[in-house]
Amino acid sequence: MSSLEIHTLLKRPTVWILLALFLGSVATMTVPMETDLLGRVMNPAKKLAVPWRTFEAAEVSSGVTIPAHSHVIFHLPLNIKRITRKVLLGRDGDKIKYWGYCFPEDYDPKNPVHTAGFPGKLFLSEAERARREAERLSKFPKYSIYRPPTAKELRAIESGSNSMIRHQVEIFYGGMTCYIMTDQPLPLGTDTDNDFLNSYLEGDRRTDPFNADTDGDGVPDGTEVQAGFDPLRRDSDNDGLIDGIEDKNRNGRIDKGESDPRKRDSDADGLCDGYCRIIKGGRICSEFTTTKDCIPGIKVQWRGEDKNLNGLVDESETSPISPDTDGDGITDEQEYFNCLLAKKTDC
Ligand SMILES: [Ca+2]
Ligand SMILES: [Ca+2]
Ligand SMILES: [Ca+2]
Ligand SMILES: [Ca+2]
Repeated sequence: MSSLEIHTLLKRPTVWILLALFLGSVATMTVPMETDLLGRVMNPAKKLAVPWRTFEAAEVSSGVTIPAHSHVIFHLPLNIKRITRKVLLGRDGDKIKYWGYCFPEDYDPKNPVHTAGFPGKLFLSEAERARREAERLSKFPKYSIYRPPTAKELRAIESGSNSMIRHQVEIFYGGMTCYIMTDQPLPLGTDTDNDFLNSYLEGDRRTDPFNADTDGDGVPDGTEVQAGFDPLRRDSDNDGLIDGIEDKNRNGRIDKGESDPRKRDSDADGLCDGYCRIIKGGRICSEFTTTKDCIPGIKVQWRGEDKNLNGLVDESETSPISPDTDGDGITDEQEYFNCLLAKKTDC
């Protein structure tokens, strides 16, 4: 059929009616009246407004981003033994509001038990729990000695919830199928190497998904990311001490007796935590520094508190977490300069 013939054909009203009927039937076929996961009849227009997305087990293995404001179903790979909600969904639940539920293994949409309320166990991010809690509390006016809660209000308060929404799932297992809705994109992935960083985030941070400690400094990849250390550098802050020596118990927190892997000079006394090359102007010139005045052969001074980099305050060393190690009122840096002035050699 030539374009001229199509043109002539389209001038006939009957053709337009037939075309409209055909398109109408196609539209009805693609947008059938359906029930949602809770068994409610869905409004087709509403359904199209919020997109649906399914992630297969293989996609979850390599890591994916759950889009915001979408209905998302994901299947957990069978080889997962157990994974916490926090690791599976990227440990930002205190900032991101998300909620969802996992279907029971024997889920049957025709079974009335499964369509009453939610068809599975619920999980809510910390931020979502806080939001719902605030909402719940705001439903009741402030109580006082003059207006104690009614019996009904008291029951709702005591049950911890006046609805069926309650956090139930904290540990996920292989083979689970879950639904989730989030208000911000969420990294979803497995954690093969058990370093608390899921496969999506390992890709994002360029760490090795099959090595729990990519940079070999003793601190697991996920702990480093959570704490703001660099998971690809043994010595995140270039002070000579590797992260696992500074964070002695390797838990990502600066506990008593530990220097900070993110600060070159934890006690701010002018001397770096470990042992550093100092160039003109007192700047630290480390193996990672690439400024033009920090080149091999340039005159440097070596200075620092833990000169043998073993994490201990040995004889002739000062403490990286005390600005005045010996408590004589003279700061550690001034002691260093006094030592130089006295022409000693082990400063
Ligand atoms: Ca890893
Ligand atoms: Ca590490
Ligand atoms: Ca360091
Ligand atoms: Ca210091």
